[in-house]
Amino acid sequence: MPLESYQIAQYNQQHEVAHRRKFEFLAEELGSETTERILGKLIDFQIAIPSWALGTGGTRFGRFAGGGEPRNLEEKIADVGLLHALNRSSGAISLHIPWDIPTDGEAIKQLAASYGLVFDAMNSNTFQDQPNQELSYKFGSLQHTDAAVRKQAIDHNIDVIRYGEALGSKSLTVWLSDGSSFPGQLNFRKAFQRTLEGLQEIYAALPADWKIFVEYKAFEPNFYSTTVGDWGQSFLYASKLGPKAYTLVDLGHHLPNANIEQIVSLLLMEEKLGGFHFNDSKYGDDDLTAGSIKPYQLFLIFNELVDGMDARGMNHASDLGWMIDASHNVKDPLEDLLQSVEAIKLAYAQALLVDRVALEEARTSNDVAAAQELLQNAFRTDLRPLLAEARLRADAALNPVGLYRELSLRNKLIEARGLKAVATGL
Ligand code: RM4
Ligand code: MN
Ligand code: MN
Repeated sequence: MPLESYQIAQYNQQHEVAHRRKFEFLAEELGSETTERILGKLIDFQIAIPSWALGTGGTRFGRFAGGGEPRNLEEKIADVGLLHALNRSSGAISLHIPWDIPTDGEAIKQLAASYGLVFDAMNSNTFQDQPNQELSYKFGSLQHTDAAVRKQAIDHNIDVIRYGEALGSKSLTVWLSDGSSFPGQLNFRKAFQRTLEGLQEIYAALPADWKIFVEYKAFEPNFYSTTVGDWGQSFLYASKLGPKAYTLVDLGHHLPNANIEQIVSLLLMEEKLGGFHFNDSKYGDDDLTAGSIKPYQLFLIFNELVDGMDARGMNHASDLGWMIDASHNVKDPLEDLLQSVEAIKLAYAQALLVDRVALEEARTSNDVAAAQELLQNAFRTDLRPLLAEARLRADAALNPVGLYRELSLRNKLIEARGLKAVATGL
């Protein structure tokens, strides 16, 4: 690990006086009960890092690598370990198979544990053909007209579950690129039925304490129809599959201007929200840093999450799967991920600040202006000193990106791995 705990302590000491000033001012404003309540929740809240987003991402036009990328799963785990040491909020990693096959599950699990990491949802991949693969997914996987292709895709998902079991993971995320690119290409009902049957076989292979997340996406790589295209379709599959099946919401997978907070609210009401892929976008599946384009939307989503989870007495930290799904074309992937985690936790903290009793009163009396004030007051309160205080108490860095830069950690990674090291993934 290119970062030692004494370096974090030293850095925090240098910045503590400035931090205290800001934190104490805020704590006085909020009152000690609210301050401590939010701090406790922030310390517990962990967001899983995707193993496929530790290297530089690309578009179909090109890829501009930054150097020092993790060359194998062990190095990816080391990178997530580094993030977690810096912020104590990234204590889990989510693996994509076959990009990251854990050949020795026990050893990989132990390595992760040495960094304080656990394994979040496992991700299958039937959207690409692999070099040694017998049949092609060009025309879909679980929806395919050929039963042999469907079986190959089902078997792959079951393999992914087995890898996950060895690592202590408890969930499988299935994202299918299945769909069609031209009108007339696909029989929608038959494609749905075949996909459902495939998912049912995968569901039957789930261990008793596992969940399956059905992730939807409006378009791309198919551009006319998608077989799990929106939350309604995902909800339909999840409902037909049974109690271990849930919908997964990836923020970039909607048509423009979709009201994601309303989707989240209703899925929670129906006990069918399973997890999240955080990112931000201006157009489609842009996979940009969480909170970088629409921070108010992120806050409104968390506002519904907190409200809906509390209505069901759920544990914020453990009852849903919290993951980032992003791609970094122009930024250092590790800095980008630190920024995403910060933005997610900030939105969460702001949602925890909303006065829910007053909000319900405003709604009941149709006081629209008051309802807006309540939400925007929370959103416009600068809670960053609270996040910093949570990190300080958890032995993380007061400013993770600041320390990462001060210690030139990217250069250390380049020295160790080389400038041309390339990670598997997006
Ligand atoms: C998809 C989707 C999946 C992710 C792949 C790499 O667009 O978001 O969750 O695993 O990309
Ligand atoms: Mn996703
Ligand atoms: Mn995506």
